[in-house]
Amino acid sequence: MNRTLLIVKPDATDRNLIGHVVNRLEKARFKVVEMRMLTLTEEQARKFYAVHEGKPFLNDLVAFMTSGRVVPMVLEKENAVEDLRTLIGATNPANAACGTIRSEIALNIEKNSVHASDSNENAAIEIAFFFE
Ligand code: 3AN
Repeated sequence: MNRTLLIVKPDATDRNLIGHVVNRLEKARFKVVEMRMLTLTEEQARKFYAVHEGKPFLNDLVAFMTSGRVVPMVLEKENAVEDLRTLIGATNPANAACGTIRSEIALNIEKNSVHASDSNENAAIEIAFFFE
């Protein structure tokens, strides 16, 4: 078994889509093993997105991620990191494969409804960020 982190982002919590996302995850055989709800501070959001330091979209991304509630959760499954990236689809919903969570509910490349860790190494860092 392998673990990864998913965050339901403010655009999705605002549209009452938390349950919808959890349902998609559970139907795809992910087990939710930790979950919480919070509103990120600017400092927390900057720390979480430190890899994007210097990118032109960082300030807008931080403003968006602190604009409402987020729901981080730890998911367990075999091959969790890769399978979750497949299930959520491409960063830009316009490019997300049919049937993926982002193709279904994301609004645009910024308000893209969910975050998922992109490697086992980042999954461990991101899980520790919210749950340790
Ligand atoms: P992903 O969330 O698919 O791993 P990353 O890590 O490249 O994508 O980007 C993190 C977040 O930054 C994205 N979820 C999105 O909200 C935002 N983002 C990435 N690229 C852009 C961009 N070109 N314009 C605006 N926002 C972006």
